Amino acid sequence: MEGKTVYSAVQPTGSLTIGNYVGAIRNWVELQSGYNCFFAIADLHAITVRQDPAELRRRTVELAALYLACGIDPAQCALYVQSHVPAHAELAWVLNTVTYVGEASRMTQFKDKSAKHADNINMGLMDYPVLMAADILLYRTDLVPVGADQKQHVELARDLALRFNNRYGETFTVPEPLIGRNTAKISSLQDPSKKMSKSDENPNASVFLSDDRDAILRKFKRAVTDSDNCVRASSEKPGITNLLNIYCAFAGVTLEEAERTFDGKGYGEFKLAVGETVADRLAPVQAEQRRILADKAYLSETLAAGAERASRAAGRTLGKVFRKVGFYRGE
Ligand code: ATP
Ligand code: LTN
Repeated sequence: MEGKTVYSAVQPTGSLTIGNYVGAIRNWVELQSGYNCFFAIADLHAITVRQDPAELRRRTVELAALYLACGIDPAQCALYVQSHVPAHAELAWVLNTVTYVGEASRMTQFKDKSAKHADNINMGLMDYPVLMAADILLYRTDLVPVGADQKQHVELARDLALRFNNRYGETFTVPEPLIGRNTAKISSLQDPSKKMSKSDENPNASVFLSDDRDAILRKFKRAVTDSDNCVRASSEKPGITNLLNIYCAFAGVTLEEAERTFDGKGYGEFKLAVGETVADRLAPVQAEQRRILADKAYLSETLAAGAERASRAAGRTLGKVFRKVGFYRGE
């Protein structure tokens, strides 16, 4: 096989935040020319928490348009909707039989989401990381670019690959997570000890890719910081450190450069500069997303072509798995 394979996905479960953007999607754009890339919209994962069906459908299309607006090029990679490729669910079933209930129930995200959705602790929620392992292993993925919160799931995918290979013979590539240094965890603007999340109840905690300029400026202005008014990163100043990380990611400068730029300047001026930088970078992405969303025929053709490309690759691995586990395939 030529070159290394990269796989990643995002769930169509809400408006994406700048955390999703710099922690995940933006890195994908850089990888697509050097690797064999598969980027999915994880709708099978999304229904592990309750979703409104019409809204899920709308968000799926919006996320596809956003991937394209961010610079994902469907000529270079397979861009598709997870449920369009049945092999994901089929491989997840097989992997379930090499996953221990104990290890699945120890996953941090399962515990967090069980606490948050106590009235709906369904089997799918516990099975979430097994389906994610199926996503990754189907394409013999080498690298999985994600934010730090997904590292434990990629490690489970590695464990399942090794376990399956030991039991049935060499089948899967053992994947590695690819996690950015300063963008792995963008924090909430209201509580820098928490990650910025799509589903935070406080609308001021997250900056959404769909926010307009006024909302972006207002959220950064209200961001929680300390009171010493000196723009420097340090572990005692998580709020300012987070804003500096965001500034660097959007302005394309290093931490030292940013600290020099804001040397002797106060927090008010700094927060305004962060807001303006983020708003300036998002405006063209938002305009492009609107343009693409207006062309529904292009979107559905692109996703159909992506699903076909993914199905071909996935079918090869699934066929091998079915043979290895002993499913009768005819003579
Ligand atoms: P939810 O809040 O609904 O759990 P989420 O914001 O965590 O959603 P996901 O769909 O779970 O979003 O994640 C999509 C991708 O974005 C993953 O690769 C994840 O690691 C990354 N990511 C999510 N939040 C952040 C963040 N605050 N900083 C950096 N990367 C992030
Ligand atoms: N669980 C991931 C989304 C996801 C994913 C994947 C990421 C589903 N399948 C495979 C990487 C590889 C999340 O970001 N919450």
